[in-house]
Amino acid sequence: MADTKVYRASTTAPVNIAVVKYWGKRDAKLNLPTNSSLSVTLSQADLRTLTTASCSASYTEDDSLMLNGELSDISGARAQACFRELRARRAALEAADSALPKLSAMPLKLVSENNFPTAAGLASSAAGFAALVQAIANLYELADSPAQLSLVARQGSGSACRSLFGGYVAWRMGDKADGSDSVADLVAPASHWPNMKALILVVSAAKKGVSSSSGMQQTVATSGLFQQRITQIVPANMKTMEEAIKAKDFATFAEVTMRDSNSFHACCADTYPPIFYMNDVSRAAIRAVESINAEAGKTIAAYTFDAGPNCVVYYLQEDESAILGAFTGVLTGVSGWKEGSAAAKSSVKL
Ligand code: 2P0
Repeated sequence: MADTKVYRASTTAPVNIAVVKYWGKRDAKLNLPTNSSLSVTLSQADLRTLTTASCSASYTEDDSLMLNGELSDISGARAQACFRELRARRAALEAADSALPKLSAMPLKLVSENNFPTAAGLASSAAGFAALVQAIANLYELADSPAQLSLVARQGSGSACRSLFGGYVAWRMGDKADGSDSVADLVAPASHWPNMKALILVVSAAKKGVSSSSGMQQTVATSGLFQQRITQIVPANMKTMEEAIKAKDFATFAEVTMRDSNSFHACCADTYPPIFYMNDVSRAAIRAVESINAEAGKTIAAYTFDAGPNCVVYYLQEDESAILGAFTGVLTGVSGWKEGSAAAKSSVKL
């Protein structure tokens, strides 16, 4: 009798926010970066993607993805590369054991939901591709480690390779042409530094003007500063950041985080024509962090900005009241800051 069973597996994946930023590809097809990067994983209680993958010989349509209730286009080369890689790994298992059901030949149905507004401009592609890859890997009962799956997720979206772990995660750029050494690894689990927290200041929920993929390639092609960033600044920041995380040295962690964000946005401004992701409210948030640190007489807060105006502030639990109080005081009255709105301010436990 034909196998009409529906096979199903679910998983969640977290959002990560880089403290040493990925910006630039040396191979756009394989999503190979021009530099290593390092991120902090946010708590799944606050921000995560939940994905269910199923497959069945009874499914009559092609592979499909429902994202937050809407059919999503998965015909692009990046999603297709993930499906192809995962199917090949499943097919290898099936070839070795003829008793296994032939899942690799069945259409896939993916249903994915974020527990945060996708429109909030937060990094959703990282959690999205990580959850997609992990859910299919679970469905196919692959024995691959998170590092091995990071090779697949990377091809969906570069930053996604850092969302297959919790805690502090490095993406090693590698130097092989086939990308087999461009892989993520765990620098430290979240439990290593449990009092680390993040505050997300949603400055704008609007979709960004220049996508990361095209923005970074414009930077690679036109920015002189960028050459210094990838050859000197990032290698030094990676080293110092890893040491700071291992030593739980917040002041150094914070300084490298802020300097690396500044360096990334300076390269964006040095792109021709220039790319501006931060706005006046973003800059007000930087000034607020500076005054918090000046008032404290030491560095207790670190800002960082991705390819958009929203600010993420890292701080330690013991400094929470100083941080939250100061932000309320400084940002009230700044045009664009939506005090009291749930989406505008959320404190995230890591
Ligand atoms: C990062 N960003 O390290 C940096 C900081 C944005 C600024 O990773 O083209 O969406 O899918 O590989 O991963 C955004 O880039 O780009 C990003 P693709 P991705 O988090």
